[in-house]
Amino acid sequence: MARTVFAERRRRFLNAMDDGVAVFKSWPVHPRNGDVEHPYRTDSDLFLLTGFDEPETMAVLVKRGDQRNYILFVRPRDPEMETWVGKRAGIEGALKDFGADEAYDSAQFFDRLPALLTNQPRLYLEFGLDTPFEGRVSLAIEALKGEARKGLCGPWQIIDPRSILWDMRLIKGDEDVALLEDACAITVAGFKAAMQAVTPGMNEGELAAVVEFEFRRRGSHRVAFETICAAGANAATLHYIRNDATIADGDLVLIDAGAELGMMSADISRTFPANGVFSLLQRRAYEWVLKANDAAIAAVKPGTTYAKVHEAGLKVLVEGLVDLGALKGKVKSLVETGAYRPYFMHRIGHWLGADVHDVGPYFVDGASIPLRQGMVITIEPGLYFADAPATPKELRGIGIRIEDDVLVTHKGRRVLTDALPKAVADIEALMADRGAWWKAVQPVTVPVRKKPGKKH
Ligand SMILES: [Mn+2]
Repeated sequence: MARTVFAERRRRFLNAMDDGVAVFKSWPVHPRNGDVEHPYRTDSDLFLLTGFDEPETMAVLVKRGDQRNYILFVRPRDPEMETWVGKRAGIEGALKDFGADEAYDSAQFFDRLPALLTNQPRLYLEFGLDTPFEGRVSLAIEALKGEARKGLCGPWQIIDPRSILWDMRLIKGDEDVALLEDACAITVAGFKAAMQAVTPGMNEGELAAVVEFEFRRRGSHRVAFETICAAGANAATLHYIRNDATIADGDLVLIDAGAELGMMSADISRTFPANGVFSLLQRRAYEWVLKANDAAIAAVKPGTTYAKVHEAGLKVLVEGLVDLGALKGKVKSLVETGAYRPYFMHRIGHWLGADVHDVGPYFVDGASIPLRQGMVITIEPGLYFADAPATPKELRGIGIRIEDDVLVTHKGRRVLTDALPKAVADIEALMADRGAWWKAVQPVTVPVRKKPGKKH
């Protein structure tokens, strides 16, 4: 992504903050065992302001009147370490390629912090994330207050910068939307492959691997979250990630997966029959969920609220539960009493962006916030009939979720995932070619965008 995008975000953040110093920090590397680490992903807030994705990084933004300063603390170049684990930008790269006004070795951060904080009115620091780090920052502030007779003072106020940044992140810019479109296109390819690769007797894990195989070879280097591939009753576990059961003939298969691209996440769910054809009852249940998906998507537009979108989907789901015989009574009172909760226990969706469950408020002062152009929300109604005594017998083992990613536009909405079939006839048509994927698979290694582009 162009460097100017990150510079523009820093400019917007600096404009929104009051005079003071803002510090953003990368996540630590998480050891797995021995010399092995869990795959590293830096903090989304830090990345969105810097484009810098290495560990042991601190970004400092300083604002004093008209003066602005952008300082990066990074791991220095280290030929020996780089031989083992790969290239680093280093201090030179932080200045040259990432637009920092000043850059230092991250080991110097606490040596330089007192000077950065001296006589600054306030510090912006995300707290509650790395308490040892926050503790050291607090001690540096306290030490400065002890220098009052020399005319020195540290900031009196500490403000969480997420109060600014998360509002910014809620509204996606053109470059965010472009990345999301690509992440969705890659994810759609993964789902189509799964629908054309599945066959009864296969293991859920193998099918999940087909999805992720398509993600990888189409330029996504990691999943936005652990792939959920759940056959039959496993689909009633919302975040089922064991993916180790055999897919039986007659099962519905629920896949919920997303490719991450350039630190932006897609998130799609589809449910389809393992053998390519819905049974009559599966189809009936499925079409209620699809109707709820359509109703909630149709409700997405600027000015409406998250709560109204949820209600639009929920009402249809409850109608479905009555029709399917899972609930008895009037839809309105079933909604009010929450009687549907054994079968639909989550909200209609969530903000989507750099994080799959993206940041940003849903309610302000207790009121559901209105949707605005540039927000991206998932719409993911579901019905889950666990294999449990309380579930009507014939419905047991049916779990359905249909999830799309929806951009709020000037006048309405754009479904970023509409290239992926969800009508029964369209799914069955795609699956008529079942098994074709295995024969047709050829190397692609073609990124969605012609040029992968520099990531900063
Ligand atoms: Mn989701």
